Amino acid sequence: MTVARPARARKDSAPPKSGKKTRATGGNASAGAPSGRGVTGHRTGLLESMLRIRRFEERCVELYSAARIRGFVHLYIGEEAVAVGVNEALTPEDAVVSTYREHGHALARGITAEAVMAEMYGRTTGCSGGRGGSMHLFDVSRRFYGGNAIVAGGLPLAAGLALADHMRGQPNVTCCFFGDGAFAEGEFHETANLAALWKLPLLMVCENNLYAMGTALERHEAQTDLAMRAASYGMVAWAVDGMDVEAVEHAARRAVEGIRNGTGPHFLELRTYRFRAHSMYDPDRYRHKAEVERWKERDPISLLTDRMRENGELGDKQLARIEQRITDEIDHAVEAAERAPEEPVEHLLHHVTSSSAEAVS
Ligand SMILES: Cc1ncc(C[n+]2csc(CCOP(=O)(O)OP(=O)(O)O)c2C)c(N)n1
Ligand SMILES: [Mg+2]
Repeated sequence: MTVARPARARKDSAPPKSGKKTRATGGNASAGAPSGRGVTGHRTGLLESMLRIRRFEERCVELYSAARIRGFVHLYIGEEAVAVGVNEALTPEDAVVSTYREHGHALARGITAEAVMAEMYGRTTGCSGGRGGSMHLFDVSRRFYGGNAIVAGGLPLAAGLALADHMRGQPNVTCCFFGDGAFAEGEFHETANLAALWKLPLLMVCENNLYAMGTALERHEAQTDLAMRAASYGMVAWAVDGMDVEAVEHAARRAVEGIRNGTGPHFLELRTYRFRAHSMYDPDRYRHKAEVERWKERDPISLLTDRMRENGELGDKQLARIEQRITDEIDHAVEAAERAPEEPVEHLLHHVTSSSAEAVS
C-alpha cells in the first residue's frame, strides 16, 4: 500500500498563502471539466453550490434571531469549499456520513433548500420529517446518513456502511466528514485502524478548522500534523488547501479513484476555517479577530469568484443572476416551511422502532 508523505502541519493558525497552495495532487483541477459542462460551466456550478450554502445559512441566522428556528445551530460559513469540492467526486450511489455542522454537506449532496429549511423549522416536510432539526439532517434516498451530534460518532457508522458495500460487492465509496476534534476520540482511531486493516472503501474527510469548540488544536493534540497521523495507520493520507474548491475537488477525485481501485481507505486533511462562532450560543472569545480576518482574506467564494473574473469567466450580471436565483430558492424554502405542518402528537411513537431492514438499503 502506498502511504503518501503528508504535508507538514502549519506551526501557527495562519491561513495558507494564496499562490502557495498546499494542493498535494500536483495537477490543475481547472484543466479538466469532470462534469462535462466545460471548465467555465463546471466552475459556475461550484460557485453556485457554495453560494447556496452561504446564503442559506445567512438566512438561518436571521430566522434564528427572529426565533423562527430554535435549538442548536452550527454554521459552516467559511468551509463551503470542502463540502462542495468533495461532493463533486462522489456519485449518487456513494454514501455520506456527516457531523452536526452539516447544512453544507446536505445541500451539496442535493437535498433541497426546501427540505433542509423545513427540517430547521421542525416541520413534517423536512428531510428528517421534522424530528431531527439542524444536527440530524437525513435522506436515505440520497444515501445521506446524517447529521450526528457526537464528535467522531459518524466514523464507526461510516465504516459499517463501507463494510456493507464491500461485502455486497458494490463499487461504492462511503465518505465521512468529521472535525479535527475527532482526533481526541477513540472512535477515530478504532475506525482508522479497522478500515485500513480491512481495506474498506472509506473516504475520511477531516475538516481541520483548527478549533474544537473553544479549544485550539495545539492545546489538545501533541502532534498537529493530522494527515501524518492518519498515514501512520497504513492509509493514503494528505493535506489540502480547504479554501480552494478546485484543489479540494481534485484531491477528492484522486482519493476516490484510489479507493475504487481497491487500495483501501484514504484520508484528506482539509485545512479550513469557520468564519462564525462554534454555534449560535458561542461568544467566540478564544481567538483573535485579526486571525479571523486573515482567514476571511481567503474566503473560498471570493477565491473562486476572483479566479473566474480574472479568466473572463464571470461578469457582474451573471453573478447577480446566480444570486437572484438562490435568493428566490431560499425565499421559497422559508415560505414553504412557514406554511408546513408540525407532526401531530399522535405520531409520537412512529419510527421509534423498525420492523425491517428498510432503513439501510
Ligand atoms: C463525544 C463528544 N464529546 C464532546 C462533545 C461536545 N462537543 C460538541 S462539538 C465539539 C467540538 C468538535 O470540534 P471538531 O471536531 O473540530 O468540529 P468543528 O465543530 O470544529 O466542526 C465538542 C467537544 C460531543 N458532542 N461529543
Ligand atoms: Mg474543528
